[in-house]
Amino acid sequence: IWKKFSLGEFGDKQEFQQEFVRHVETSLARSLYNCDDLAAYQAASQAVRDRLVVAWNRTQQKHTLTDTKRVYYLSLEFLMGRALDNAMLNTRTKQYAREGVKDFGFRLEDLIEQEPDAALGNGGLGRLAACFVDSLASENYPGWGYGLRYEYGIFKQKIIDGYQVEQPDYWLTYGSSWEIPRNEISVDIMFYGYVRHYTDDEGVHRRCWEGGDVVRAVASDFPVPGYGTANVNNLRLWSSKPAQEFDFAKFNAGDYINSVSEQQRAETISAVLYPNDNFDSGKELRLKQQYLWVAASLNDIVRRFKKSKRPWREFPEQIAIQLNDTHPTLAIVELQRIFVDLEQLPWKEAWDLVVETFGYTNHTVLPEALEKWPVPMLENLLPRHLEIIYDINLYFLQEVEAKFPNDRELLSRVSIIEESQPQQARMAYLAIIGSHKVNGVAELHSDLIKKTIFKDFVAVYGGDKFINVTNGITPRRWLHQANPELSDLIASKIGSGFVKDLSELRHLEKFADDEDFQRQWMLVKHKRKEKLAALVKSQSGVVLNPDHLFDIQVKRIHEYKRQQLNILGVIHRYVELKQMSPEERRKMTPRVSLFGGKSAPGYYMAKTIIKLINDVGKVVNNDPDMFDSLKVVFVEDYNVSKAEIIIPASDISEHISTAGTEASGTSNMKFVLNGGLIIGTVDGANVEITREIGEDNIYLFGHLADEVEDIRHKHKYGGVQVGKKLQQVFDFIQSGALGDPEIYTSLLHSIKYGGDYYLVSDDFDAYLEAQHTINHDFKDTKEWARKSIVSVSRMGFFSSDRAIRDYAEGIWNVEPSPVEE
Ligand code: 26V
Repeated sequence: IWKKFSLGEFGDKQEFQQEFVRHVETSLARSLYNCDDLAAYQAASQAVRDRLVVAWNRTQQKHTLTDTKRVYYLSLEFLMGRALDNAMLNTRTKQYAREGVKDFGFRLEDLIEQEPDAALGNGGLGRLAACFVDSLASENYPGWGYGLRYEYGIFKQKIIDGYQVEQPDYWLTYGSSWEIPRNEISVDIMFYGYVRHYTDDEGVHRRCWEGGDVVRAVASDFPVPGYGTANVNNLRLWSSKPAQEFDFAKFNAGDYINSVSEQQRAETISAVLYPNDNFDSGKELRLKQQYLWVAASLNDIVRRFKKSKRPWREFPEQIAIQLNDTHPTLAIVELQRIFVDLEQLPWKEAWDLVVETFGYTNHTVLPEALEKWPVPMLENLLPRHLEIIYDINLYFLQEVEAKFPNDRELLSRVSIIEESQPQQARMAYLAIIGSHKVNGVAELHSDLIKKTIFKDFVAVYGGDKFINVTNGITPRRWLHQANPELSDLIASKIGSGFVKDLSELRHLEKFADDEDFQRQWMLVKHKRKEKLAALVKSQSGVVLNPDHLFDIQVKRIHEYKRQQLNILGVIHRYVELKQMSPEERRKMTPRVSLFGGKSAPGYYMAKTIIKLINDVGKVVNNDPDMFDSLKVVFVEDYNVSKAEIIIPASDISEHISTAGTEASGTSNMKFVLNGGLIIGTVDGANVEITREIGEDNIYLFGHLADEVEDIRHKHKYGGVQVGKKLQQVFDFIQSGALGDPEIYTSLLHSIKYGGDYYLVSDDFDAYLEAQHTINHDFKDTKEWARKSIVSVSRMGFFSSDRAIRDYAEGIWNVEPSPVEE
């Protein structure tokens, strides 16, 4: 079924084995008799990597020779996960590799498991960037990712006594097989210093940034193979290094120890990923990360452009830069600085080029996540950039004043500088002003930003600047790789084209009523539930029955995502089941509630929710009455590779954010693509998923986004009405049945007396109602299978290939540029 493509792939098993053995003996300096799974993983991945590097080179050469427009995706996070399986599938070498290592006594699956996740991201935003670079390569766009090479990715989560404990994630212990160090590509980045004023030869007054600390940014490249194409794109990640190994003055004075301290300080810049998701903490080190990465990337981009010897006015015809949220917004200022201060272009000419080059994607409306930098911090660290920001702001406010004369209120509302104590630079506003397109990530979200946080800018610019590009996911990793069983079953009916063109899934719909196919479909689901059960068993000892309904919520833990609603619902069910006779209980749909996700280390409420889930699990899983009815599990350290096991195993997954708070969500797409149904609110991409798969195939509940504001207002002035069922749950918790109720007081109070900002009380009964319907529907296996098949067949729209084509046409104006095979 799986047609062969050439990406310099191995001709046969023997060829793979030759390369494998060569790497064992030379790169690893070992022998086949002294080769464990880890060494075998390293040899296999280096064999595959060699092929990628050849294709990578050909791709880059081709793009340089043809001088085509390139796209640069600037993201502080790339949540790539493991690379080997993906690389083997994309290069069509997996079969040879499997047979090849088997002869030497290895199971390929065991080798794949040796690879640590490249976990350089928090959640949805970082994983989206990873899906996008996959699609850029697969769709043959000349597109690079630029990011930071953190030495420590997102922390590893341990659960100790029900609490989250963070441990460092040093993912480079054995190096990375996929990394191509580029020590020769380095850029010296300046911090602090002062602005020098001078008059040039033509008598023009000019300004220039001088002095200050210098830190070196050094490049590492990670090849990104496309699927079914010879295109291999590049992900370039920067590390910070000292510009000088030693402080020679100190060294000569005999102070050896202190001479090394500058080195250590420089290296801390790229050392660790900030573990906040949807929360801005305003730390100076984070600002340093942002500038080092942005300045190094722009230097690289401008250097490449200069090699083409084109005039500056062609810059935006050759280059598109996408800002993944506001984190790289300083790129706008840096490019203007390069044009005006270094290349001496007139301000207006430079600024038009800048705006034409950049696009900005907004990923959240949560006020606490919108980045602001204190003006004094900017002034100290990046004095010239602050001046340029002031000038950008001045020209912008003049434009606004011309359009809406005498509206002082409007001017202060849209000013980049917020008049607070201290003043703050609002990075989202700067990103809007410096980009030609601004997009949200799902229809509802894109509408919402126009009506709320960016309303004034719609008035200033008109609606055309603000567009929607609905998120997507790569079908390679999230179906073909994660769920080969389902991928093979689908391919047996409609061929394998859907991996590259997901819309081909529509041909599956005609088999939705085929009972034999339904049985095979549910068999795959069952197998995948067994696989998840094995993982849970090995990690926590809890035994799950794969015949039970698997209800899964895995994502970052956040009040707005409402894991508390889920677990309070579970407690309600437990109390209900406890009150029944064994006969009555047997008639109920048996369930497994599975949770996973990390909390930001300093997020007290999220940590309390984790503790509550674990405490419920302890009571329920040890209650013999519940043996055949209910299990509650928290999977430790949820990450990309665990997602690949968890997502294919769901019957139902939960996407239950307070309406209007989840910009898109992308795991909702992954779950449905793997044949799971959804319980969800009318929020983010759930809206479009419903439109595509049909209302009958999704369990929606809860208040709508446009009701939320009024309800919050009512809570504030009229108090919160906790209904009978929710009150029962509160009473149960407060009875001490789960342990010391003090632990949960703040959580329960935030609902009952704290204004219930996330509308848990308002949506609780509707949530239980939707779960009730699910319990009923799950009993009709054929109908359930039909819904599942129909849903999958209608998911073509949610491929990140489609999303990338939307960006290419609507924002970047770039064409595919395939490399001949
Ligand atoms: C903001 C900050 C502020 C500074 C500290 C670290 C940090 C990290 C992330 C963010 C922005 C978070 C925005 C975000 O992750 N949004 C998610 O984006 C997904 C992809 O578009 C989307 O599916 C999710 O709904 C949305 O929450």
